[in-house]
Amino acid sequence: MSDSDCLFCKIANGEIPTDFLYEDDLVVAFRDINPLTPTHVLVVPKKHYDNICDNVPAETLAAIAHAVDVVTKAEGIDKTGYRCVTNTGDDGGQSVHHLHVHVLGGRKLRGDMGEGM
Ligand code: DGP
Repeated sequence: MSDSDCLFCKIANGEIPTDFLYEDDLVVAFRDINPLTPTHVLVVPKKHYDNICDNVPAETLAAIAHAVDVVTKAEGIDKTGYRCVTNTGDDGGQSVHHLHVHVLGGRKLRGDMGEGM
């Protein structure tokens, strides 16, 4: 998929107006349109990578981790706990093929990694 066809490229570059909870030079964070938990935020690099193994630079991975830190503190879930998930490929349940990390929290999550969190 080219960047021009990519939904998260359009959100990250402002083509599709979206409220960002966090933004820096490398990443944005915004609420998932279909939240599974009270806090369900997506952390998305501005540059297009298909998934976590698409030669993502270390500084972008660090920026993602920093965004998770900022967002979870702002949401008040940094102490209670949360889950970060990056679905990869069809069997992994990835529907948007632009790297993104789901940040899920605000309630007790199931201990397993099955559907429904
Ligand atoms: P995944 O299935 O792991 O690729 O996650 C994609 C997520 O993106 C899914 O939870 C729903 C969310 N999503 C899809 N379209 C939009 C959108 O237009 N806006 C927002 N905020 N989230 C979206």
